[in-house]
Amino acid sequence: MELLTIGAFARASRLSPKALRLYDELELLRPAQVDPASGYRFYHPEQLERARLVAWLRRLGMPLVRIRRVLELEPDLAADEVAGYWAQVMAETAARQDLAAFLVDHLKGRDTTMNSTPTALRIRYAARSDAGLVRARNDDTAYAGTRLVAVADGMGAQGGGDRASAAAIEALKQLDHQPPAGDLLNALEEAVARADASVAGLARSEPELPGLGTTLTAMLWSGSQLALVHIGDSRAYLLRDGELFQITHDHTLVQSMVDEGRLTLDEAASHPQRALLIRALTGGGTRPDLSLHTARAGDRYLLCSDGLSAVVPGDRLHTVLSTVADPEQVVQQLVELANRNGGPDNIACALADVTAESPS
Ligand SMILES: [Mn+2]
Repeated sequence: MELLTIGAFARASRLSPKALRLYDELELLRPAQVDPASGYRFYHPEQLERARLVAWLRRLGMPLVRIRRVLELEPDLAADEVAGYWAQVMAETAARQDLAAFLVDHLKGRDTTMNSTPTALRIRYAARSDAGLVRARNDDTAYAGTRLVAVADGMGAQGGGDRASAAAIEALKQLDHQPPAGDLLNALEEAVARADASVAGLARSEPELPGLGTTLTAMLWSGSQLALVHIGDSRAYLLRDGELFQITHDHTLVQSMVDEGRLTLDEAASHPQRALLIRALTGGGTRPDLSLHTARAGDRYLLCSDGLSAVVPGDRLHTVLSTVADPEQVVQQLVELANRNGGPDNIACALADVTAESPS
């Protein structure tokens, strides 16, 4: 059979030459022959089916890494892979639908649990940090108080991560003792700048400890408002109306690859570089994510380091958070769960239950 030029093959497969060149670069569909002098690509007519399959899978929204896997499988197994992918898309879409509903309520300031008289809110809280079963030192710090909950996961090539995470949280603590006079987000942003300066000061005074830094995820309450600050791969979750939402976005290399469609969530979870941070508090003035939320009586917030979220699956977190009432017991059980799953990393958890203040 005669080879087709890229133009003829593009017409026959109803793909553009540009798409075909991309598939070649991505090694999804290699031309049968490339002219060494001109660089022109030639395709075999039998490659049409593979080209169409790639195009269909792209239209389905399947990430490239997964398309490559489908192409390597026998038709029966490829069919299973496509079905599995679609089931996952549907599950993720359902979760996003819940999140969208939550965000619509949140942005409209709608609060179904409140009546016309505003209720003062308070928090019940607990925090716990544990070295885990493998690490000799605990570089994580957890804090919970009447207005502030925070976790930080410190790092340092030669140690000192524990001091970096402690210094960052220490810089935030004064917000707990003294309610911010002005804007909640500004107050938190300034506190994070102080935390960053503390890490910078520590790095200056301890030149033998290179690579000092820390993640920081913290929440500050005032009335029914709460401000959330986040940098790194520690996380904040919200349990509301029985649903669990992750309300922070990991600042990791693998999460950015997931966002770009180059990795699936499953692949990210087992990726060898999954712990590689693209943002952290390192004393260099990096800007954190800041957001303002409306808290409701009944909300339960969990902050945790990756030593919990990387080893305890979301459905287990959900179970503990929705079945154990006492905050102290929740953080204790979560630490135990992480350790039962090997405890490969330090663990930090901080929990806050929002309650309506009882009139006295
Ligand atoms: Mn960690």
